[in-house]
Amino acid sequence: MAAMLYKYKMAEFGPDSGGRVKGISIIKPVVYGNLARYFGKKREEDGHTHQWTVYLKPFRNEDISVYVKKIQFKLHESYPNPLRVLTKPPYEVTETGWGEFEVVIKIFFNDPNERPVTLYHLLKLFQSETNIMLGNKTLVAEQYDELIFQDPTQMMQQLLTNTRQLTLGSQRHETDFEEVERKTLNSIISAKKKIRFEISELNERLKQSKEAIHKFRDEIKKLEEQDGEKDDIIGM
Ligand code: SLL
Repeated sequence: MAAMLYKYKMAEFGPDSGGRVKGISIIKPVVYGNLARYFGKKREEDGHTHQWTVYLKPFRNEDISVYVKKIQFKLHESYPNPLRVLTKPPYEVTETGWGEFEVVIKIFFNDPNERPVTLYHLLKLFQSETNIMLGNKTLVAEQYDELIFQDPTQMMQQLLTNTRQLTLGSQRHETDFEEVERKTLNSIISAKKKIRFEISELNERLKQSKEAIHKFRDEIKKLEEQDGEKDDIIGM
């Protein structure tokens, strides 16, 4: 049993593990999330209120099926066959329903040495008041993320660097991610300024407290000396 375990470990991490390319990492930006649209009323027969689509797509236009073997979308148990598997783009599931739940998105790669990546998405159906007032009919709840391949095998490196465009033109997104980046950067910069200001204020207070401590120490010392002199006079 022990020998078998050792052999297994050797196969997985040893020199035969598929020749990992050390010291390189390849980053693949992706966007995942869901769209949802309200029917306008509750459907009589099943109580469903929305149609939604949950998806994962590359941030840039490329055919990720070159390195992605399949993507599993695990839905709420209230759906028939909740484990939906897609082996080619578009990697998306469209359904109707009445409730929000967490979708588990698991990405498997063409190289079996590459561990699957699991992402979690809270399927969103219900619009915020402001969105409704703005007249946005379709809700978008998506986010940017990055798949990072650290020390990929030679096979995986080949697959990751040889992707081709899926369609003509660039990949379009519901969200203006450049704007999100700008806004995020701005809020980081202003948070940094605020923190810097708070630090300098606290440093100033610390300085004043230290000065007060020194003053009190000096006074204590002076009083102790006077006390000592008195004792000398009394002769104790
Ligand atoms: C909730 N915790 O209570 C969630 C569960 C389940 C969503 C949401 C029905 C699908 C069907 C559906 O929309 N399920 O009937 O096929 O909000």
